[in-house]
Amino acid sequence: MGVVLVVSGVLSYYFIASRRAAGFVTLDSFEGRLDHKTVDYGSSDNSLLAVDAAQDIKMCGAQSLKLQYTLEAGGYMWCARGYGLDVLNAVWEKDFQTIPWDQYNAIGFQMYGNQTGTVAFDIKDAGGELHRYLIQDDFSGWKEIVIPFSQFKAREDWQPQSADGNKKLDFPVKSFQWEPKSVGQGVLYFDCVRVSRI
Ligand SMILES: [Ca+2]
Repeated sequence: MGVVLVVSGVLSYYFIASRRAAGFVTLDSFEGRLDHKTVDYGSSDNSLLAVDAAQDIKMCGAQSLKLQYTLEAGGYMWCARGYGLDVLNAVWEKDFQTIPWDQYNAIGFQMYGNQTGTVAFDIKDAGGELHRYLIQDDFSGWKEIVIPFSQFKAREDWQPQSADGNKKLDFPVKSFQWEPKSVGQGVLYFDCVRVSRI
């Protein structure tokens, strides 16, 4: 009986390990040129957002995505990558159409925080609707953020005119974006955006 238990424990260990090995797909790691031709970003007139590649602080590949911003009260900004955006070359390194979305239940990324407060992370779904999750940047340095799809809520404050408005997360997801929400100046870095099964 003792032997049987040991063997079954080993088998389930290998089963879990092999599932984990194939447990994610990297959508984007922000390699290559990062500017207005390859990143869809901007801000309201009263605020500032600069986007750049950072080679000194990174987690996947040779560089990360760096956001340097000043957010004034009443202002807003966005920094997006993916498909169907105004910037046609802001696409991920992985084609969204080749991802088996039904095999994954979470999206995540590496975030280099700086105690900047609240940062929104949105995903835009197949119906053009934005779904939001709020991150609390109460840390310094790299942290892996993993968000189950079930934790996203359709944005109530704003949606693109083309959004279907069904308040349901429809796959495939076609883009993502970050938006610092706390007034003030900040620097953030992002890398290694992945979908995963958790
Ligand atoms: Ca990278």
